[in-house]
Amino acid sequence: MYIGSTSGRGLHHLVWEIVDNSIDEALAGYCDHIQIIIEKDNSITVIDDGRGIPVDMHKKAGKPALEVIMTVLHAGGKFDSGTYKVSGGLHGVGASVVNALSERCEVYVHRDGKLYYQSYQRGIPNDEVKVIGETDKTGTKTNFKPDPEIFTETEEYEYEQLLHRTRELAYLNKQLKISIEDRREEEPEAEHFYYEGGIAEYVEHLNRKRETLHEPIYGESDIDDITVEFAIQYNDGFASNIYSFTNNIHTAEGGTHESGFKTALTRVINDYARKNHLYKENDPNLIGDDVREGLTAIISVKHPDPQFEGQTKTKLGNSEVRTITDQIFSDKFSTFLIENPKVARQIVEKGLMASRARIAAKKSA
Ligand code: 28F
Repeated sequence: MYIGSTSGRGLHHLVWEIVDNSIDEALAGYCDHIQIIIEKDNSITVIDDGRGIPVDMHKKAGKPALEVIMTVLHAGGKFDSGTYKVSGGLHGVGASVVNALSERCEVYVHRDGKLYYQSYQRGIPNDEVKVIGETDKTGTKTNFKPDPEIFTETEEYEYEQLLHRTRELAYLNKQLKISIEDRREEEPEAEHFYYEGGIAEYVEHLNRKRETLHEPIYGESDIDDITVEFAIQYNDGFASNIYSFTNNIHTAEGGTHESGFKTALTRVINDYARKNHLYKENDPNLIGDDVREGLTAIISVKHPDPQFEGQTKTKLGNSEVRTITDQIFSDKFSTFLIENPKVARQIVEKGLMASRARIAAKKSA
């Protein structure tokens, strides 16, 4: 778990550490609405309707699981219950760091018909976990105020920045409703994001100003606990926009998921074109740049133990992901081409135009 700086970036990162725990609960299938509230005092409230953080006594620690999750700084990695860090946060690992970096924090847990509560100052409990009421729902509500002695640069949250990431998380986690509300405004108005189609709607959003060749091609599959999701849509332009994510983190430097996808894209289009005699005999195969012209694509991988590499730790290194992504994408994409010969021809034609332009440019250079 890495908060990084104690600047504005670190301040905003605190929010995502807490939200990630709600996302984990959604990925586990128990939560379908997450609320993010910027309070008047620039503290943050996050609410989910998951199962609620467990409160049973943690045998080794001799304390309720809730207190352990909120106060014991984990080295990250595998948690004793065997749950892995998946969505970018481990159930509770980030929470203890956010708590330590907050001048105050309080957690309400709705679970087993009871409302549990504990509050903290700079990560230290003010009292033990208490039952403060009854409830007929389940879920967790956390409010934290970042410590101004640590976040000296700014205490102000930027709504636009939180809004952009909230929308992106809703695209990346289909059928999850995420709301955000800025109570520092005179008339606070919550914004709600919910995308039935997830990243298929994300590529349509990215192509909203363009003519497109077809409906988004979407696929999702999982192999060995690794989920690979993709959505692609060609437009009438020349730019290639490929965005890849690992556990909702934007892997800006790419990695094995992106390279597996790119290899499969080129191979499947060439195989289809050859098999359907769309190339003249001595036409050379299309290359990656040719088939990526006008392509908008999102690859989103969920991995239990991602290895991030590169300058900014945003390159996925897990080698097994390359073949898994290639396999899942090529299977679904080749089926799409066979079932949609008109669109397939358009995609091949577009690639042929790009390759002829490329070869001509090389000749005249
Ligand atoms: C507003 C922030 O932190 N939500 C969370 C859960 C639910 C479970 C959980 C969290 C215990 C030991 C991992 C409940 N029931 N929102 C949140 N919701 N953590 S954090 O469990 C932590 C586990 O290992 C949960 C059954 N299993 C898990």
